[in-house]
Amino acid sequence: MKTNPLQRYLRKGTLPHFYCAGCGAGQVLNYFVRAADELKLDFDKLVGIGGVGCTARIPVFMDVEALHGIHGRTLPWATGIKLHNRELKVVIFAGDGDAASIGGNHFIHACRRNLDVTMIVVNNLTFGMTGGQVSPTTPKASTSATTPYGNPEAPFDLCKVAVAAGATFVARWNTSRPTQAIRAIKKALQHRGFSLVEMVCQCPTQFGRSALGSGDPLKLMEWIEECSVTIEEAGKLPEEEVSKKFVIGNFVEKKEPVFEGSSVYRNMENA
Ligand SMILES: Cc1ncc(C[n+]2csc(CCOP(=O)(O)OP(=O)(O)O)c2C)c(N)n1
Repeated sequence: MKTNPLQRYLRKGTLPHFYCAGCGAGQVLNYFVRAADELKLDFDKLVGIGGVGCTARIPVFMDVEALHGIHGRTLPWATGIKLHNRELKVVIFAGDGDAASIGGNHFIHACRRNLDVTMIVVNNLTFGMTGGQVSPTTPKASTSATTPYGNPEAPFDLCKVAVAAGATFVARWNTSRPTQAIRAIKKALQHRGFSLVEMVCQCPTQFGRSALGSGDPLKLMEWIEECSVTIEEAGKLPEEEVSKKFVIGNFVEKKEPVFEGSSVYRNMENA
């Protein structure tokens, strides 16, 4: 048996992958496969869903049933698949544009319903695949393909939105923290209910070059790490300062009834 989980779980025909050198989406794929391997997740019962975008390709590279289709519509598919067969583990990979912009409405309602799926959002702070347009998570004042004079809007905090909407597992980490990221992905996969893991990650081709003047993945990872504070550190800083940071950590982990489609919400006790 192959000992490297990447060799074991990746779909041979789709390699080499199409990611730019140093893309954080490739790291998230790596972390996910390692988390799945540590849990001995049955890949025959795993469905991977991506909308459209760089992130959305992640499930295509895994040896699972994969759906790759419409930008922003991953959650309607996930709902249908999960309600049709509760035995399946459904995992969504979405970009920040996919999850927070075109798919934002589906996102808040999936959180509110506590749909039993895992959503991994690769937040590269831009619409990567289409050329680096401003996205709902682009930091204020950042230059992008569509904000040459700087983004005038305040970004969405997707984790706060998820918590407010009722998601029952919510975490944010970044690509330079593999251990914590893998641990959070494992928790999300074991969680019953809507689980979100947001991964702040570098995009050397778009966000890096336009907003930070560098396409060097390491420099970009360093910048993200410098801008990251843990929940504990954030608690000691003034709110004004925290609002400019990526707060990382596991924010919420709780048990609530999950959405199972009929008019009956099952309780955790009798599920
Ligand atoms: C319905 C629809 N609207 C818009 C597009 C064009 N489109 C394709 S990928 C993409 C951006 C993807 O950005 P994001 O979701 O942040 O993912 P990333 O590529 O950055 O991983 C857009 C707008 C599309 N394919 N379908």
